[in-house]
Amino acid sequence: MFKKTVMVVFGGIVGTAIAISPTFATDMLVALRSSLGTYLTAEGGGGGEVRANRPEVGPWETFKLFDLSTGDLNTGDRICLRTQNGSNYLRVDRGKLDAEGEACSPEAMFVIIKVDGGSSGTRINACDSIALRGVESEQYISAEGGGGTELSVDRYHPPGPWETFIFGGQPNSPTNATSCK
Ligand SMILES: [Ca+2]
Repeated sequence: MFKKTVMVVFGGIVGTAIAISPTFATDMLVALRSSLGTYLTAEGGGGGEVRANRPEVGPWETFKLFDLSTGDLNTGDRICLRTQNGSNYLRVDRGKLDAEGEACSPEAMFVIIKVDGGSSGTRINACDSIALRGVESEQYISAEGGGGTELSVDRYHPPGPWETFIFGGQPNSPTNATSCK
């Protein structure tokens, strides 16, 4: 019992130390940039199609990320992404990504993975390369052609360029994504 208590205290100290460096809070606004340099957009702010064809980040290209796993945002965590209208979520529907989800339900849950980013539990920071795998389908979001058009969720293979997105944004500063290399 004593040993367990010590571990908890140690964990708290580590958490405090990590919090000093720039990171995401629990509620974070994010943008996702495709390998072609275009951003994901939920047309109309949600409730319809999702495309990867915008050159800049505005409200429709901004998503509120819900970290369903405790603590920092780490590779392997489950997340949901809510659109600008506040009521729709990105979701998988018959192999496509749309913004018609009405809740953070299984078809709208994704596992966020840091590409080339180490083992489970590695923290994800702004400008990291990430991939998103559907919790239900176990397939990756893919920007067809690397960006510029629609998004599929029908690949099982490890993330390649089409499945890799630059993860940008900090609380209340989604346009931070544009400053990523
Ligand atoms: Ca987490």
